[in-house]
Formats: sequence, C-alpha cells, structure tokens
Amino acid sequence: MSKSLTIVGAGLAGALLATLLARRGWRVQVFEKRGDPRVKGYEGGRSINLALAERGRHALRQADADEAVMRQAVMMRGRMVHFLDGRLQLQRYGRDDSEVIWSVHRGDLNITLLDLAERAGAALHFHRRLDGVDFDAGIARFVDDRDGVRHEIEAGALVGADGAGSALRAAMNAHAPLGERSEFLDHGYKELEIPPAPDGGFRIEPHALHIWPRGHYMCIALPNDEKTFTVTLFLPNAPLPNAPIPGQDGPSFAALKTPDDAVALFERDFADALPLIPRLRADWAKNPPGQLATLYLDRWHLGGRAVLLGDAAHAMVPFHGQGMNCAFEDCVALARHLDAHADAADLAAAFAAFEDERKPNAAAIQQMALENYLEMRDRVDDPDFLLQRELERALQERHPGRFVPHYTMVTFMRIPYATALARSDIQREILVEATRGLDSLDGVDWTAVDARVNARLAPLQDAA
Ligand code: FAD
Ligand code: E0Q
Repeated sequence: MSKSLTIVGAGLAGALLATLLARRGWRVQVFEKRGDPRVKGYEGGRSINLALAERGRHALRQADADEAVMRQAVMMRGRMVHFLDGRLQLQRYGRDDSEVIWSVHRGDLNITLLDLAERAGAALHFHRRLDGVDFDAGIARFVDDRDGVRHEIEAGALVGADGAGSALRAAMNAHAPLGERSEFLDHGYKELEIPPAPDGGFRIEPHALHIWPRGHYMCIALPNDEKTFTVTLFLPNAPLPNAPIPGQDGPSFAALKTPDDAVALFERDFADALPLIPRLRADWAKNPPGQLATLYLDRWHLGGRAVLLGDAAHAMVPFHGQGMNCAFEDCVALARHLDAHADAADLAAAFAAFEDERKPNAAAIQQMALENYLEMRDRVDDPDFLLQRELERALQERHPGRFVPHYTMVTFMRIPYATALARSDIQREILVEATRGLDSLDGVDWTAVDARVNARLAPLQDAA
C-alpha cells in the first residue's frame, strides 16, 4: 500500500489528522474550500470559541500541539449559573483545578493545527471545494469559488473531514447509500459578543462557562483570551406548540422579528447580560440563527476508497461541548487503525476497524449531548437536580474509581463514550431513587445506596 491519503476539509479534524499521518510517514494532501486563514484573517463562521476537554487535549498531545494551544486557552472551572433574579452560583465541574475545561478560539486553534500539519509535511491546498468524486476512476473534482475554475485530481483514498454538510458524504451516498438520517433540533442559536471592560479586562468572571437557564431556552458565554466573551443564545425556532397559556407561547426566533424585540427579551429574561452586550442590535440583525442537528449514518466508509470522521460522520448538538473533542479522538483512532493495517496494505480493513470502534461511541455522545440540553436549560437551577449532584459528589468520595460522576466520565476521562453512557444510566437510577422525597442528604439510607453501588457498578479503569 502506498501510504498516501487525500483529506477533504482543513478544519479542526482535517488539520489534526493531516499532522498525525504526515508524522507517521504518510503522504498527505489536504483540500479546503476556504482560503488560508493564516493569510487573510479567519473567515470561518459558527461559534468562535469552543470548550476543550481531556479527550481533545489527549489527541492534541499526540501531535505535540497541546502546548501551543494551551498558551491561548482560558480555564473554566465550572458553570456560573445566572438566575432570573440576578443571583449567581458557581457549579464546579470537577473536584479541583485539575478537573477543568478550557475555552479556545476556533480560528487560532485551526491556525495552530495548520502550521503543524504543514511542518509535518502535509500539502495544504486552499480554495478547493470538493464538488464530486468518481470513485471508480479515483478522481476527485474541486472548484475554486473565487473564479469558478474546476480542478481534477487523482485522489486515491479520500478522508472526509469536511464537516456537517460534508460534500464527500454526499458523493459517497450517491455511489452507495450510507443510510443517512438527520434529526433537526427545533431550536437554533445566535452568537453575540461581550467586549472587554473599559479598563481592558474581562467584564465578568473569566474562569467559568456562564449560563442563563430559562426553561425552554438559555444563553451561555465562554471567555476568549482577548478578554471578550462569545455569548450564544439557544432558542426555539418557532413558537412552541402546547403553550401552557394560549397566546403566551414563549420567545422564538420567528417571534423575535426585529432587534428591538431581541432587546425586549433580554430586558425581561437576561437583564444582567443586556448591559454587557452593547452591539446586541447590530449582531442580531447581522447573523441569521444557526441550525442544530444530529446526523446518523449506517456506514462511514466505502470499502478502502473513502471514510468519514468528525462532524461529517456524526454531527451532534453542542450541549455537551464534545463535538470537537470527539472529532479529535476520531483522528487518533483512525491514525492508529491505519498504522495497524499498513503492512497488509488494507485500507478497507483499517476503515472498517475505525468505524467499528468509533460508531457506537459517537452514537453515545450524540445521545448524551441531546440529554444535556434539557439539563442545561431546565435543570441546573432545580433543587432535585442540585441534591442529586450533591449525592453524586458524596458517592464519588465513598466509592472512588467506582461511582464516577457522569460529567467527569465524559469530560475528564477517556473511557469510551458508550461506557460512560451505560454507567451514567445506572448511576442516575441510583441517584433518583436515593433522593426521592428528600430535600437534603440527611435522610439518605447510606447502607442501601452503598450496596446498590457495589452491586451494579464494577470498578472503572481509564486508559493510561
Ligand atoms: P469543521 O470544523 O466544520 O471543519 C470542516 C472543514 O471542511 C471546514 O474548514 C470547511 O470549510 C471544510 N469544508 C466543508 N465543505 C468542504 C468541501 N466541499 N470541500 C472542501 N472543504 C470543505 N465542540 C466542542 O468540542 N466543544 C464546544 O464547546 C463546542 N461548541 C459548539 C458550539 C456550537 C454553536 C456548534 C455549532 C458546535 C460546537 N462544537 C463544540 C462542535 C464543533 O464545532 C464541531 O464538532 C467541530 O468543529 C467538528 O470538526 P470537523 O473538523 O469535523 O468539522
Ligand atoms: C461544557 C463545555 C455550547 C456548549 C459547550 C459546552 C457546554 C455547554 C452547556 C454548551 C456542558 C456543561 N458544556 O456545562 O455541562 O461542559 O462545553 Cl451549551
């Protein structure tokens, strides 16, 4: 097997995968529809910062990228919950500052990874949008969107790292159906900005993920190292059916027709945030709401000719902050399987082994991400929820390595997502049952709870 691959998309996964493979002696070429962000300034849309957690950091370490990325990262210790009455509460993510997540700038991260890929020997080609593939002839067709000029290349095997709207996926699906299904969330999102304070510092606590939970909708804000915050409002696209009071069906993007309507919503529901967002009207008018969906496929690869990873294979809703982390984990897994099958010259076997390993785990984090939306917008200010979290912490102390909180398994460990999901389901049952009817941990039947934990949860081993 000539160790050679063509990657479509030089976003987060494409750039990391190119680095990992080039360093292992693969000949890698990468084609990206946009211009080089290092030349013109970053033009990529979508959320401009992201939460980076242990899975993503581990993958970055495999490419020696962690240090450069961490130089620009802002630590987030927990959720800072903003209640409707203006009260604030920091809900720590972990036990101490060794269990935190990091806010990173999407554009800066992409640039860091592109530099590394190029230095490792990958050939990067910008302004090349994949427009079609002849899999039998091994030809990929690209278009330069600046002048419409078409380019055909001999692609060999293709890797689709071209995101949720993947063109490679469409080409594969046209050749042999992948069993594709998208489930759109009936909520969208809009991004707004909190600029620095007049003295040049952060306007609110920098070391937290701020969240304004409001039942059917919510705002969040993540810090940027240039002392700004990116605010994201998540809101139903259209008025909710079955409104509790007819005519009072709550806010929605469709119902907020003008920037003034948006300001009125913030005055009522996000009053402490409003004065922090001076350009709310302009930002509102400028950015259309983004859509959110979960993408399911039955197959991720076409023999040894093409394979998908990251959002192209399994786009998910963003509410666990794991899409990029999972995409980075995919890159490490694919590189490992390619290495393992290199001697047998068998790309099809490598792609199949990759899919077997990652598909159940992608499905698990997709499900947990959907579940986390309800939790974020509706539960983080609920007394039952807070009591369950308190018990979760107590059981973590009583059963170290056995009862590990859900958030910890997903965010601070690298056990398979499917394992985290299965254990979380058991743990939730234990938490709900043990706190039923209680308003403090005083009434907990510890003997019974400890027995259930020991009976239902085996000790947990994390990857080295
Ligand atoms: P992308 O980053 O989308 O990269 C795809 C690349 O392919 C792009 O550069 C694109 O220009 C290029 N491309 C597209 N089509 C073509 C084509 N036809 N030809 C050539 N190139 C093409 N994840 C987290 O881990 N933490 C978070 O906090 C987080 N927050 C999020 C918040 C929001 C609002 C959203 C929407 C997502 C969030 N995510 C988060 C998810 C994360 O953004 C994605 O999972 C991640 O970007 C996936 O990486 P990727 O490389 O697969 O795709
Ligand atoms: C994280 C970090 C977009 C987004 C990103 C995130 C998180 C959330 C809510 C959202 C989940 C959490 N979370 O706080 O439980 O941990 O990345 Cl909305």
